[in-house]
Amino acid sequence: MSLQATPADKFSFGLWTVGWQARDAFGAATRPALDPIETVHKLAEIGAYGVTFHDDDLVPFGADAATRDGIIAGFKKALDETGLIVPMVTTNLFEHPVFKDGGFTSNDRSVRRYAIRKVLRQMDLGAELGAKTLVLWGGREGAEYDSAKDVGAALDRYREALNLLAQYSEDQGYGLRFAIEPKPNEPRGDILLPTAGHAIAFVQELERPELFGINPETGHEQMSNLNFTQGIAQALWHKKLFHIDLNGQHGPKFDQDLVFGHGDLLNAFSLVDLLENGPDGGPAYDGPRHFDYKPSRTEDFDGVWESAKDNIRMYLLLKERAKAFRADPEVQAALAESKVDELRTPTLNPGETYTDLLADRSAFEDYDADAVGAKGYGFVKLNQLAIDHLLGAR
Ligand code: GLT
Ligand code: MN
Ligand code: MN
Repeated sequence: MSLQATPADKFSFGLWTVGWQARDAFGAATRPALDPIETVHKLAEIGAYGVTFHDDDLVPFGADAATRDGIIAGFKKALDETGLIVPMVTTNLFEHPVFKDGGFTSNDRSVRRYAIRKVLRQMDLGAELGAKTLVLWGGREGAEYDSAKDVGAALDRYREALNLLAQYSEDQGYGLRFAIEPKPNEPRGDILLPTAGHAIAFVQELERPELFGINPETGHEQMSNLNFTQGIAQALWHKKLFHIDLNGQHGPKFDQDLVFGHGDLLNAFSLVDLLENGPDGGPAYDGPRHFDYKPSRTEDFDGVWESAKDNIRMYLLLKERAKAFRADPEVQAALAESKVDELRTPTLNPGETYTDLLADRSAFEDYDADAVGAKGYGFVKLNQLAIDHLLGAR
């Protein structure tokens, strides 16, 4: 088993992840700032193929044009030296006090205009660096008080902004795809588009829905007590999984951003199994495996780079375990016993109508519901086999 990542694995990290200085609501930073150029080199060393960033992660907010140009030139040089690519960029519409009531959906119209301009500028830079995806995490798009936000109007303004971004990308020939990142709360009391399902529904209301998908994050869905693997399966079904943020979370509480698999390990196993092996026996997703974690506040820089590597290690370990699970003849027999494949057979025969179904006595009049109802599915046995593989007991 090789736990050495290669570019083909498509592992990527945000500058804001390893670069998090561990400032939280209760305490000061525990680590100094990381230089983005050093980060690019370190990420290449640990086997990542890509680096992502918010505009302000690379160029400090408010920097003058000459400073900005110098920083971008240095960053490009580091990309050339390492071969790292920039698959995705995103925009910081949450940190500066001007965004305290949101960016695209602030009650203040001047803030909304400023937010759009900030994103357009980051799209220019992203396109220049070859990015294919723009992530939109609307952490400040929300409210604490129901009477303070007209949600319908906020969604109108959200749509207005996203339609404009898509138009700009098409007119400039950037060909970007847009991925909305849901989160239920934090930093706002309640955030708009709180789950993958809300975001997928919203996307259908845009002028160019085909350009918009989602960037679900493990921990964000689990903060709502949702099953991440099931959410990803539905996003894939809608063809809306444009990007993914992998990390770890222990159920509904503050956003922990732990190393991938360091939260709900069983769900991480089924997720990697889905991404790599299913549902048709091959990879279901071919985009970046992007780790959006935060090295814990207790760690020094050695701990930062160790924990970054642990994300990759967890993914590769789970990938190997999921392959072994799928290859095991006993698992295949248990899957058959559980009729997992039978769900793929349409309920009606080709061309069959409800008239035919009504005429089929075996489907109702002669159907032995008691006998079928008495038979078990063997799902627990199947789950135990999965856990045996996960624990290396098979
Ligand atoms: C922020 C957030 C993440 C988002 C990032 C993209 S920034 O750290 O917690 O989940 O993916 O804007
Ligand atoms: Mn998070
Ligand atoms: Mn994220």
